[in-house]
Amino acid sequence: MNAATAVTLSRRIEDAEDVKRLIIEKLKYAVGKDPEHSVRQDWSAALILAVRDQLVDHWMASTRRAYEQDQKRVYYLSMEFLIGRLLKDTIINLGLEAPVREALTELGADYDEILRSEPDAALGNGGLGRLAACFLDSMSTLGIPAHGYGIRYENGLFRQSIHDGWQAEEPEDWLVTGHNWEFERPEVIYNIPFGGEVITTPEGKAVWHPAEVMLAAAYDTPIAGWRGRHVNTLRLWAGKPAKRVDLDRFNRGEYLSAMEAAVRAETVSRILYPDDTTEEGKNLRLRQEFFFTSASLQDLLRRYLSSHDDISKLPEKVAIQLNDTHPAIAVAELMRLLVDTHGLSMEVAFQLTRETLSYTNHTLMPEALERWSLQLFGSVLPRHLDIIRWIDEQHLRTAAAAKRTLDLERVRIVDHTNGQGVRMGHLAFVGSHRVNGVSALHADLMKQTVFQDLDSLYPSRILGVTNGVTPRRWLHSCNKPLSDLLIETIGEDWIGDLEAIEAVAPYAEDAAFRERFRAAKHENKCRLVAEIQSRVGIHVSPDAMFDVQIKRMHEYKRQLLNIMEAVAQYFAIRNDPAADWTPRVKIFGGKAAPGYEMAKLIIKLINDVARAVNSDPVIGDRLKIVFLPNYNVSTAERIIPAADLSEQISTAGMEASGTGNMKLALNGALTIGTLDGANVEICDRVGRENIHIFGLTAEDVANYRISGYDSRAVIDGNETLKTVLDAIGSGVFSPEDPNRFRAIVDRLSYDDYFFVTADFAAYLDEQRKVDRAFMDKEDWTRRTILNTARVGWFSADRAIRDYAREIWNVETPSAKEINQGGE
Ligand code: Z2T
Repeated sequence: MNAATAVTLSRRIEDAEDVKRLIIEKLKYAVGKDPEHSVRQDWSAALILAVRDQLVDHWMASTRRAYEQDQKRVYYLSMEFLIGRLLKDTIINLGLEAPVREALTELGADYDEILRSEPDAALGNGGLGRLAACFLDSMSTLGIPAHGYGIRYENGLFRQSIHDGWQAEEPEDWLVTGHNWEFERPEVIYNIPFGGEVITTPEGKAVWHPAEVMLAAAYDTPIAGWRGRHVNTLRLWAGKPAKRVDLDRFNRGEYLSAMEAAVRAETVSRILYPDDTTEEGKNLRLRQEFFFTSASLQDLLRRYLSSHDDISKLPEKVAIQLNDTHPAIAVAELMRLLVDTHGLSMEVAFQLTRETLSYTNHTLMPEALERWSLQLFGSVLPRHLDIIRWIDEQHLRTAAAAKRTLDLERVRIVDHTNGQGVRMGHLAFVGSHRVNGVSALHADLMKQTVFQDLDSLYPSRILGVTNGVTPRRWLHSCNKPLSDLLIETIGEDWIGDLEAIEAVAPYAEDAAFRERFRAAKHENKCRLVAEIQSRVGIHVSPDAMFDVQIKRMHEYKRQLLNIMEAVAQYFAIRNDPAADWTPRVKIFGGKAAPGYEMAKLIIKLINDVARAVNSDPVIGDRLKIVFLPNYNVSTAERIIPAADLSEQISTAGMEASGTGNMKLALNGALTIGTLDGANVEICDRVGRENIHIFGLTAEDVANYRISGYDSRAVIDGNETLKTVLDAIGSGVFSPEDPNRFRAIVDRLSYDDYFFVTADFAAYLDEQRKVDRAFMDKEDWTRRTILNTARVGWFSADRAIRDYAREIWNVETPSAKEINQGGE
């Protein structure tokens, strides 16, 4: 220990007095503001800096422990981390909520208002990015030495606004107010080469001469888990130019072109591509992927080599998880670094690469499988193309030697048929020792469909690791009324060990408990009622059923089916207003990719139907439709606790897992859903009688795709469906533009790829059963309690234990050790 580390410094918070002192100190000496003249932004910055201080000692201790005990490290490479706000969850994880609240009140500031002023870091599109964020929380909770590696996008996912029912997009400037959680690491900088050519020396060594070299600069955010004992790092890379201005050009008066290289370098981390599941074969996207993957691999190799001298032991000390194919270039880049920089043979490098890497697949949709044209790939990453061709040769030899008859063209990484291109899914598969799907059904379908041939060549490489969600954010922190009730009833073990929530199951039979469970839900609903009123000006009743569909707008998720059911219900109520209707509020939230015209049209349809229904005096509280704009992590945290019904109605076989389904069930909503993704496993756990399943199975859908499906006949045979489509198609909801929704109706009539018409009748039937079930208050509450009690397995902690055991080969403490504390 040197003299500097021997100095004892403490800014530890024990009570409200400490909080006050530290906040004032931050306000003055870090933010530079007189408390007298501080605005909300300043208080927020000061509080974040004060809380961040609390993480530092644990952070450094965690790093030191990993180093001293030479622990195996996990690196989670993800193009997206949808972290949302950090302040509230960090305060709660550290157990500091009471003193912080008290201190701020005494300082005359509003705690809740300060929490709301933190920008929502939307560095992701949806489920994939949020999963990465939940996994960071769990890896810290379980004390796994881990780094998340990603991109520090200046602009995260666009902000959505609704104008006259249409989606409009504005850039999300989350960094303008400063990201107070992060530490800039100016000394951690790597060269990232692009383009140029590969020249083979007389000795036969390949040397890459890139056309251009830019820099990746590190920014670190500490991530604490439950109880804050272990703190991991989220390291995000920003693009920087090798030189900021070209002085020669500048002096010649060419001011703009003097900055050109700088602008190009910074562009790589400027903006998150807003396409959920579909890929665009764009040059910038490929550069983004290589940029962050290369920086991350260089960084982790440097860290490994700083305390190990035998590079051949890399897989014993390092596990790298590829979150989808976005970082799949890691296969070739790790080989390049091992061969070109560290002098290993291709054979040895490939073996180490495969033992170190593993790959998570998140979708089977063909349009999502990344593929780069050889032309583009070769021009940006010529050396990698050579390496991939080498891997492909090895792989082809394995395939040719296999007994099975295989179409060799189909298993190649480099597609030589008409399409031509590098198949990134194949590359990730061949370069990994484990490949996982994100639910049991999804892993099965991987083996039966896209990865069938590869599975036969490399049997037992594919496994399923069902997704999970962090119970800290998605119950304890976002749903205080329910969390308090649970803690009072069964203690707080469930926060660090969600399967312990099962202990609440017997209380489903206790009428007094049911009353309190309902009261908690009611409180959350009242809060959402106020938000709906203030944001979209619609009055809804907290006694109505809150029927929620919140997720990215996508045809396969079938928001269209949901709004068609609303139209059917609207007509039914109009026909017989006096009947005994179960009052409902249908709540939608979700963004459409800016170029996805059909998804944007469906948003408009929802809003047009909402306008008609909400203003119809005959309907009243029996049906209300709300589209909440700009759905993001923070709005999810307010909607989910208030939901009664969770819509998980994707075309069977298309939703890889879903994670909103888990969050909603955990918060006491019943699911109406298809047997898709993790719904299947949710059904198994909550019990068939406590979930509303309807519609085609994945097998049915696969059969129809072969035999053909005639939606016209189905429409003609269903009077309600016909009426609904005629109304939508003839402009009943868009009298100012009667043909507005013609494209939707045509699509369903002639090419119903997502089987909306096929599932329509079954969906309506099930919704009417939901109506009746909701009327029986006691039984409904009983079933919702059983949902909360029985979904503990869907904790991200369980998912991370599965990865640790079956993929990474790292130790994790038992749940008991987590709850008892200790290091
Ligand atoms: C995404 O959020 C998901 C899959 C993707 O495939 C891309 C994105 Cl941005 C490339 C989702 C799945 O649709 C969802 O079913 C799953 O729960 C989630 O990833 C996490 O695995």
